[in-house]
Amino acid sequence: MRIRRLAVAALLGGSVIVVPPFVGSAVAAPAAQISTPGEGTLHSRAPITVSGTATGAVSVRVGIQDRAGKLWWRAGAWGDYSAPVVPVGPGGAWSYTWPGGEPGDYLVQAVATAADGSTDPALPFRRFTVTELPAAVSAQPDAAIAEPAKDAIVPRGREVVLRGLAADDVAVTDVRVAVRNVGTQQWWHPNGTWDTNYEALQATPFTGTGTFVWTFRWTPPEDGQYTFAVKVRDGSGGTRDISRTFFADANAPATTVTTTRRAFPGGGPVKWEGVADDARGVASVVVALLDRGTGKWLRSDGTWGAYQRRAVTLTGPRDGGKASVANGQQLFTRTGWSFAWTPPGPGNYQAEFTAIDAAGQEDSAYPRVPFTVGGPDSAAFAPEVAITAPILGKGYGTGPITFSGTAADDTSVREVRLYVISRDTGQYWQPTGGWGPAAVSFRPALQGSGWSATWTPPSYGNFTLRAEAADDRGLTASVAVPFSRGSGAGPGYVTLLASRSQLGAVDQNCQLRRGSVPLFGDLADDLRTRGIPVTGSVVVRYADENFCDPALADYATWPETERLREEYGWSFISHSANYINLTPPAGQPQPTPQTLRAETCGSLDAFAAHGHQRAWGLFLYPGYAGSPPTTAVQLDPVATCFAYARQYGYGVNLREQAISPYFVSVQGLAGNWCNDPALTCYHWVPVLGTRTDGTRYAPPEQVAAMLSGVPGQWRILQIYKFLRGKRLGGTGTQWDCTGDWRTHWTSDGESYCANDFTSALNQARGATYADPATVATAWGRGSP
Ligand SMILES: [Ca+2]
Ligand SMILES: [Ca+2]
Repeated sequence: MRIRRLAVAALLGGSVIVVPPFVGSAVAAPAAQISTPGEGTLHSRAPITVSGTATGAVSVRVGIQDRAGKLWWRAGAWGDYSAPVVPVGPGGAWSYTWPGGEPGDYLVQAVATAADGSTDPALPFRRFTVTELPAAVSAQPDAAIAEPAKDAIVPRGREVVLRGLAADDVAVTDVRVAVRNVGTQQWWHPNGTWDTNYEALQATPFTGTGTFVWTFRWTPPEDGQYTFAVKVRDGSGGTRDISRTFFADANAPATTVTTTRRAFPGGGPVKWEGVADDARGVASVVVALLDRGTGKWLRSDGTWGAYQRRAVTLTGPRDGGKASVANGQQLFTRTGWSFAWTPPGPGNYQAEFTAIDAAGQEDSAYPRVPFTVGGPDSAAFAPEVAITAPILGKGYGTGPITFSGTAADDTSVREVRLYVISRDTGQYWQPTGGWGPAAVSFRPALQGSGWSATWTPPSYGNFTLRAEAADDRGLTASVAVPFSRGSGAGPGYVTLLASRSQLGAVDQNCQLRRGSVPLFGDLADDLRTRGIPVTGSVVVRYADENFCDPALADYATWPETERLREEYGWSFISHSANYINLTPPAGQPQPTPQTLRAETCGSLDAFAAHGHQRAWGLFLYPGYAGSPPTTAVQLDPVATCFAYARQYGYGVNLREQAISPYFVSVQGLAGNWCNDPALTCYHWVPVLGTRTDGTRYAPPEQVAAMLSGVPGQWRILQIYKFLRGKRLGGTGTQWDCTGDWRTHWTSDGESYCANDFTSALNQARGATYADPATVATAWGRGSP
């Protein structure tokens, strides 16, 4: 399973993704050729003409893909495959003017389409790069560097191609490049020596009119940090200086195996751990497994044969190791790693672990660890147990509930025990009937590695199912999942709560990042098409001041909230007046009664002034890290003017329990660490670091369960920002929303992958989407 997933990841990591939108069946297939841009060409940030010819076609679809993030260009946003259609003119010529994008590497793909809808099966493409020329200052020449990328890491002794643009209003007369060793501060000379005398060599070409591409080639002789210092001149003495710094790596990484054990019992996994070091960064660690009895190596398809390697899991920085991104990869100067493999049987084996650095250099020591695997030892491995139903967050109406799961062991599972605990009372369900303090289990039916049971809740409530498996040696393992049952009365309400009504993830200039799903023109439109009204929360000050947090998100202004209400059917609730902590920890200054009232009930005036009359339905306490809202503040003043107030939890509310002090449970749609243990993101994620608690990327089926209506329940799911594609490195939010959802992660808990949210919406059933005021009215709480 792990190998298959790696193979998929490798395919997605390729530079070309060919997406045929549809394939026809015409006998003479239409065909297109791309004339411009040329393969590998460099362009400034300006409209780019894509042109070519086509035969047997009436139109051509022109798709432009960002090669790093794997997103396709659409007017206003980047996302899933999309391509403008242009007509094929007389003589077969076609042309499309792309408005241009931010600096980066792109691919253009042309799809010729015939009158009968059939398409070109060949799908020609061209790769090109966009770089940004700085704003021209009067008649000064202009220049920009496209490659190498800033802080790129290259192997010592391999030629580096420096490539850039130059432009002038008249003509560029000279482009020269000097090479400096940043460490020694010395300049390079063509005879191979270094000293403090500046010497610059001409690029090719070094003169030109308009905007032209120049190159310079140089091979770093030693390990070090280097700068290309570029000087561009025009005929009137104007100059422009630009530079690019990069690293040459002469030192191979080092691999250390910390697991000292060399003999393992059979029947379960052999586990290896270690560290890997490289001054510039370890990119990967690979392992090759040898059966010393047969002399054959383990292959990725599970057979034995010729030498082959597989990746082990990097677990992230260790002992102060630094994380960085270069060459499009995540790197660590010192990283932990782990590898688990279940041998097919007893035998003599050998594992060869090899670290590989950012420059592609391998640890030449190739640490080889011989080990033996004996017969099964039933005491060696505890069983593994999992619950497949209910899934977390699942809600039920009246009637029996089916529990199911799996249990496995290296030798044998002796029994599976189930417990149901009431989260409302802390008591255990007693198989003889009723509830009690004693932890009494009941047994499910076993079939193979599966188990199942049915249980009928005696009444509504919130419960936890715990499953415990024991093996023949008495070793045990357990797992638990919460679920809820409503009273079965009334609709199954769901509130989709857009926290702080975020317009999208932004960069340092408060512009939407590529891959961030915009609220307008995308998210709000999709939800309106689905007939889902959304409840947005608003911090009064943010809406008043047109507030944008360049590290996180842009927030809706009052006019935008009014547009969302009028055109999209949204309603809005209060997230406080000024976003100050209303319940600071004991010992810190506490807000006065006047402040509490102004921040809570007082905020309603601003909503009324903008026509939002339903803000009384729910109050959201501002961020209160470590000091949740108190019942005292909730009863005075919040509950005197709001029907309910938010507490974080499973997001499930039962009608019978929505009573004083009127807290309701809200669940946030979390990103964070991924779900595939074979990947680094399971252990470590940029910005977030090492996983230390239970927060993990929410599986789409859990989100679908949250969005499914259950009579007598009100489920509140809080959403923030949605992302597409992948972004690694730089400042602000990073993410990977490509491939299988188990590999998805985001570097903040306030973002989630758009494709998984769509999948959850598609799976969800039976919800009556409503705002809190609607539920408060229906449930008899009314407007306080
Ligand atoms: Ca190295
Ligand atoms: Ca066992």
